[in-house]
Amino acid sequence: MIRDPESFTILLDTISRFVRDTLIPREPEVVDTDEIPGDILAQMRAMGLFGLTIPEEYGGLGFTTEEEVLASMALCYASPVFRSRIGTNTGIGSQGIVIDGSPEQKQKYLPRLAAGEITGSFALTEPAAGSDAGSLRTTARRDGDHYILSGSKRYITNAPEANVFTVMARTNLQSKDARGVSAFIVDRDSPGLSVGPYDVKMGQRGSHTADVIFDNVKVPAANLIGGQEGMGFKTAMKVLDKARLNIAAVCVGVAERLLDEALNYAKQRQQFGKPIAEFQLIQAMLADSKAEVYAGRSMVLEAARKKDSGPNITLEASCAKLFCAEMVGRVADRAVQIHGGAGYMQVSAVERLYRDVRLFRLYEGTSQIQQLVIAKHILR
Ligand code: COS
Repeated sequence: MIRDPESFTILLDTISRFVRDTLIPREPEVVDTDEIPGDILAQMRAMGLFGLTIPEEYGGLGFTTEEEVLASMALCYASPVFRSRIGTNTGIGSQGIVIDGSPEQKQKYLPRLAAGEITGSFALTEPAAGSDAGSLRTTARRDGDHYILSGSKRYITNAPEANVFTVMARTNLQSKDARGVSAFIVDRDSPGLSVGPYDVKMGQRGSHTADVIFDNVKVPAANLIGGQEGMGFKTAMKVLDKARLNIAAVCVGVAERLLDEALNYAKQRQQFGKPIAEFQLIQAMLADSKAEVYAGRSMVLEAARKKDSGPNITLEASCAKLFCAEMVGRVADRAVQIHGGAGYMQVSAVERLYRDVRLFRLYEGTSQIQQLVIAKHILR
């Protein structure tokens, strides 16, 4: 649902201009420094990008799901690491509070997350709990009006930047599955909480992940999300439903960029006396990519509109995440193929994006996890 088409079109145009005039030209700098420059972060704050999905009453733009996916597609025409920097505030690092938080928790954290004054992060994955998220081992032991958290989290996006974490931890120490898990809001400056060095990754330079270690971290009981133990896994899954659809939108945005890079190259690169775009074998690759990008875009928009009309979209979010993450991998591969040797060189955008998009088949649920979720729903 688009609430006010006229002002939304203006906003999308503003994002697209920002992408073309500011973000794309600065991509090499982000790769060289492994950081998003401070002036770009300031512009993203000023544009309200950190608060796109946070309700208006807490200072965000209160985007509907359709508005959110359209904004993500537009933003991810630039390197996906720019979106990743705001993505934990608009997605997994805030939505646990938005969906299941108490009014006090919302009031305390959401306005600053929306303004980009603080960065949120989502700590679910552990060294021994990836796809089997319900088996996590971080514990939260009740001690008076506090909980004591112990354990460690792995590959946590924006952990080095984070001021506040949504942490899934086991409150029922007898249980070994999802039912014993609760979700907590944990401030970065809590004594005993430390963040490891940046992980060295295949791609996505400029977006950071790291371990987060909890060594007897004291967290007020008031920071239990939902106010009830044992609900944390469900909160995490609800957050991931929304996040998976958004990652599908991210994949569409990057795929549109990759297709344009391939089209532009094919039109200007001459071989055998003419632009390679005139050869049918090149045209076939371009056409397959166009059809797949269009399919992904249609799928994401359809699922987003369904979500805005009320029903649960666990199934549709997994379908979109599965299709779009695999789709952008194929589009990236063809873009490199069309560029030939030039696409294998580190100076080319397609080489970098090829590595960046490999992540989408892995995080926020691997393609195989999406297949399991889809199969479970259709076999019910
Ligand atoms: N929304 C709300 N509740 C949900 C849900 C959803 N999308 N998915 C599951 N639940 C609920 C179930 O209904 C169940 O509740 P009951 O115990 O009341 O029946 C509970 O959560 C446990 O669900 P389930 O039995 O399906 O859990 P499993 O341990 O089998 O795990 C998978 C299911 C594998 C799908 C889940 O662990 C998963 O998504 N893993 C991937 C994790 C991931 O994406 N990690 C990426 C890192 S986070 S960026």
